[in-house]
Amino acid sequence: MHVGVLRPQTNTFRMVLDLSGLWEFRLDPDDTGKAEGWTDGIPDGRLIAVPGSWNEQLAGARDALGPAWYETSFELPRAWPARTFVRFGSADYLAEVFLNGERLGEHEGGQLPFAFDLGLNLRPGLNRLVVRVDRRLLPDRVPPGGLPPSPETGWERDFNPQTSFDFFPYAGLQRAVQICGVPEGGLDRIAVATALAGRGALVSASVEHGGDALRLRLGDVVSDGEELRLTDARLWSPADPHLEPLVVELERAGEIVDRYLLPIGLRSVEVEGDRLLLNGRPLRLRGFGRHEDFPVSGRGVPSAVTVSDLELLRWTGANSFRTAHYPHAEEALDLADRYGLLVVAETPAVGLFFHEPGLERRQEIALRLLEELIERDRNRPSVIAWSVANEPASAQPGAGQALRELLERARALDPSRPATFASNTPDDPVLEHCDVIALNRYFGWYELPGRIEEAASRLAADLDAIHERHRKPILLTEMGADAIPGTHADPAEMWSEEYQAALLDELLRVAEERPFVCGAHVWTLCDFKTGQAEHRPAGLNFKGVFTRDRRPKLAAWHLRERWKS
Ligand code: ADA
Repeated sequence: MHVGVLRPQTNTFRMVLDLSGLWEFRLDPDDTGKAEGWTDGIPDGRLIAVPGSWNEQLAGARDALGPAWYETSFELPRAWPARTFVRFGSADYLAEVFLNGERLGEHEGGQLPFAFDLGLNLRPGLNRLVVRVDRRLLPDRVPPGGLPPSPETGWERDFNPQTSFDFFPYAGLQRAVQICGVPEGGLDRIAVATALAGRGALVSASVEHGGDALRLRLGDVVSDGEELRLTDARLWSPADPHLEPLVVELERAGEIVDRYLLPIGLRSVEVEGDRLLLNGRPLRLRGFGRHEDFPVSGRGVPSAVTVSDLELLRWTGANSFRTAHYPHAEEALDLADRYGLLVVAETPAVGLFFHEPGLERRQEIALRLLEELIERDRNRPSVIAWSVANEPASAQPGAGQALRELLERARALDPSRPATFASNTPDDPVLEHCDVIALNRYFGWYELPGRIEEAASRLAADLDAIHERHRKPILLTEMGADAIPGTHADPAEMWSEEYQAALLDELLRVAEERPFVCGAHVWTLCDFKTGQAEHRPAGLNFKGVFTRDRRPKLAAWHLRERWKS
């Protein structure tokens, strides 16, 4: 059942009830809630806002990773469609869902939507929804955690909480929870493919449904069946992010029984030699790796913050971002589609390693989460590539096979976009299996600290050598330096705003001079919270060109100067 990914909407046939608001909540550090019957309601709860991470909302809960319990109640209006689902925008990390005491199912993986059919468990009057969320860090989860640094994990930094990744493991119901009413035998899944043909385009919609006949409408063009031909197509591009309102209608016994509106964009993405092409023309991505992170709400960023982040990104003149290191909120993709921002969409597979413990299970989950991401975002014109992992330990034995499997799965599920992963492994043996080569490089920071000129020459030599070997487009997915806001130095010195700005100026120049570099993403848009570690002052990663409260550092002005002029 793909209802988890056909995003809810309200129209004549469908209805959404948003459960955002204050829920009952209780931490369960001893994991006794099930035995004590909390599946039917939490005793002595406290109130919490949903959506939002729990860590900074509640006093004393910062490092609590669960399990924890959420509870709310809802009642459906009399006029309500035939079938009812509950849809979670995300639950970080493992959620078990109960309606009126009955277990509906579970979902593992922090930033992807899922849904359950409420079916026979739904009652007239009040219904009680209870969710158990477990965000403990374990080696067989994606991303993995709970292990000390070691050569086996490929992770060298000791963080508290013990993550194998460089961001805080915020927990909870971080996106909207919605009750969705849909018609019986309605539209279940819509996967759109577009092919440009001369001045026209062919739109094909693969639709799962329980009706007799389909109709597609795009403005005045109407077609019975799963294909629609446009003779004169206006393409989607960053310069003209034109969206077409595709309407999918379902008929049964001659009557319309369901309808879904899906804005689509007509465009092509291809790799040709060492170039990445959009609508047949070479692309140069400029932008950022972005995190979803904000004080108090944690990883559950309010829509206003999403809007503001993408405004800031556009303010710098950027045309692109990577959803590091997990799928971002659907609103972020709405904005990208609308504004013509190009997105490298990443799965939650950060910090994969290819040893035991947990190897087989990690790989299975990584594959499933990749499928769920592609299902969710495949109809987005803004998404131009899939990143199947960030900084996997790709030199380990077994890494090649596992990463190839992920890349091949992405291509099999969606042949229309290149697949890659962000690599920080020198001489990475797996790069040859990527369509676009994506590199995270910290010359001038972790390597060659304080040496801007040498960092630039090292990057130049590295890019040229990798290009020589692979002859594929190269995207610099990360580079940067921490700058503590308000720290200044002349001459530029590490941790100062001047150093960050000067290093980025030099590294970007090196990237721009090379036509085979299809883009560069600065790490990162805004400062963000991490676990505690000796190299993370105040528990923050300061590589943002904006502060955590979204004020520009010197580097942001430099980027604006470079990218806007
Ligand atoms: C890695 C990683 C990022 C980031 C960066 C850093 O390359 O991909 O998550 O935090 O390091 O700042 O150290």
